[in-house]
Order: sequence, then C-alpha cells, then structure tokens
Amino acid sequence: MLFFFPTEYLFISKAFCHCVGRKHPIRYTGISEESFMKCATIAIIGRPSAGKSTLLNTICEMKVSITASTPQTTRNAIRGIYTDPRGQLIFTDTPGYHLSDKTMNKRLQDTAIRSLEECDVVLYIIDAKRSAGEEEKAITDLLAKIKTPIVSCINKSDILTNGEHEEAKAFLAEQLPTSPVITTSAKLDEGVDDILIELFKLAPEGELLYPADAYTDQPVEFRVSEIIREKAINLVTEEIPHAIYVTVEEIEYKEETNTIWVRAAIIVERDSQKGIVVGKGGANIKKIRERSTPEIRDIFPGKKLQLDLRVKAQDKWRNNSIVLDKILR
Ligand SMILES: Nc1nc2c(ncn2[C@@H]2O[C@H](COP(=O)(O)OP(=O)(O)OP(=O)(O)O)[C@@H](O)[C@H]2O)c(=O)[nH]1
Ligand SMILES: [Mg+2]
Repeated sequence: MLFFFPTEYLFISKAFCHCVGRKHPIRYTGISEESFMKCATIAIIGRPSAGKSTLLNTICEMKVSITASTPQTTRNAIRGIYTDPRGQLIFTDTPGYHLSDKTMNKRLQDTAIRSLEECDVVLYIIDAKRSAGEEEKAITDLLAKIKTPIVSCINKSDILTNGEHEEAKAFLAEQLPTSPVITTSAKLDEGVDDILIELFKLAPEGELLYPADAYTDQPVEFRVSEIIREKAINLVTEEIPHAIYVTVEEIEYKEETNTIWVRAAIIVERDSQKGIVVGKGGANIKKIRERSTPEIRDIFPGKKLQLDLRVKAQDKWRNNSIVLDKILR
C-alpha cells in the first residue's frame, strides 16, 4: 500500500523527531523573573555568511536551517522556535542581505526586508571578519529607519582579532548607538545565552504561539530538499552552489517494506554543470546521497529510506519567475 505525504505536512516538534538529545546543557533552568510569559518574533538579518543560520541552529539545538561556507545559502524565511520558562522566541532566519540587481537576489532581499517589517525584535548579525563596507552600511541604514528594537551581535569571536572586534564595535556604536551589542561564536556556542537574555528583555508579554517542544514549522518536502541542497552545495565550488536548486518530486511510503521513497532532482543551470555535481564515476552524487540519508531518515523515525537522486539542467532558472515562485516561498 502506498501513502503520499501531503505537502502541507508539518515538521515541527522535537518529540516528532527522534534526534531529541540536547547537545548543550539546558540554557535556562530558573523560574522566569517576570510574573508573565513572554513571546516575540525575531528577524535575524545580516550579510551573507555572517553566521545567521548557524546561530539559529545553535539556539534551537537542532538543524533548522542549512549552512555552508559559500555565501547566499539561505533562500527562504525559515522559522526556528526556542522555548524556556521565560517564554518563546520565534526566530526567522533570512537570506543574507546582498546588494545586487539580479532577479533572484532582489527576491532574496525582499524576503529579508519583509521579515523586518513583521517582527517584534531584530537580531542583527555582523561578520567582523570582513570590514563593514557598502553592504553592511546598507543594512544599518535600513535598520536605523525602523522603530523595532534591535539587538546587535558580533559573530565569529573564535576567529576574530582584537582589531577586527574593535572595528565592528566602533561601526555599531556609530551606526546603531542605542542597540545592545553581544559578541558570540555561533559555532562554539559562546555568548548565545547573553543574546537570549537581551531578546527576552525586549520581548512583549504573550502566550506561547507554538507547543513548547516545537522547533520549526517547515513542510517535509521543503526540509528534505534543503538537506539535499546543503550536501550538494558543500561539495561544489565557485558559481555552482548558486546555480543549484533541489526539487522533491515524490515522497511515498510503502507499508509492506516500511520504507519511505524519496525521489528528488538536483537542478543546475547548464549541462556542463551536471557532470560536476555527479562527480567522477558518480562519486559526488554518492556522497550527497550518503550524507543526506541520515538527516532525512531522522524526519521519518522508525522507517527505512530509499533516496533516488537525479541531476538535471534547466537553463537560466534563476531568471525564471515560475521556478522562483516555487522555490522562494
Ligand atoms: N569560525 C566561525 N565560523 C562560523 C561561525 N558562525 C558561522 N560560521 C561559519 O560561517 C559560514 C557561514 O555560516 P552560515 O550560518 O551559513 O551563514 P549565513 O549568515 O546563514 O549565510 P547566508 O545564508 O548565506 O546568508 C559557515 O562556514 C559557518 O560554519 C562562528 O561563530 N565562528
Ligand atoms: Mg543562512
């Protein structure tokens, strides 16, 4: 017997996923100092590669949003939910803010700006490894115009020199003088508790909007496609990560064998890029399958998984509004 998973099927709860084990000590075990619960929506904004998605994953202690060393990894507004006795913080990870006139980049910029308009607090991540140029200034100009409270975060403290740290602090003091500044290493989970303290200070009173063990609200198909995209973009270089999108064509369950079948396609822009993604003798596609399988299996606890991956080319898809409407929710 076959079951098809509906696209709106939500993947939200830590209990639903068997990889519940916390990597870090529980962040907050005390009773809330406030007599009321707090609940806030937080937009995470910053340049590409600042570490926004890494920070969100560290806060949620789950892989909510994919990460890569190549910039412009995140393409959607991705929600990650954090709950403790103080209340609930509903984060939206956004695409890195990048100045560009290309159709797709403009859509990504719009997603980031929309998230700013819809949140209670902005969490602005600055990557102090790079000097604050025109792009960083474009973000602070945007933030200076809004009335929403802002918490600034200087990330990558584990690899910053004193000079880089001081430069970032001076930039923030000049551009956003009233916003508190926290220094973090999202990668090493340092300074992250201090961010949560600042965010809860600014959060309005409110009941939890999601169950206490929820950590995201992504549809299964989207989550699966993102896992595969992450494994693919981390294997290729230069322009190719940007030329990739993944579409999940089918997810079906075969009861007789207790197996979930996932059929997905990795799409590139040119025929010549197909061979690079497939790799010599299929070596890359094998790695993508092997690396994706455990994470996809976590979504379907207790089930076997068969992952069927194809690589296809679709000319100039980044300018194709039908494709962009489909993948940039
Ligand atoms: N050393 C160090 N590296 C970090 C830290 N945070 C993130 N990174 C690395 O920076 C790179 C980019 O991280 P992401 O979390 O994907 O960055 P992002 O801001 O979400 O990027 P976009 O989605 O492209 O906007 C990855 O290689 C991360 O491992 C950190 O605190 N320290
Ligand atoms: Mg990201």
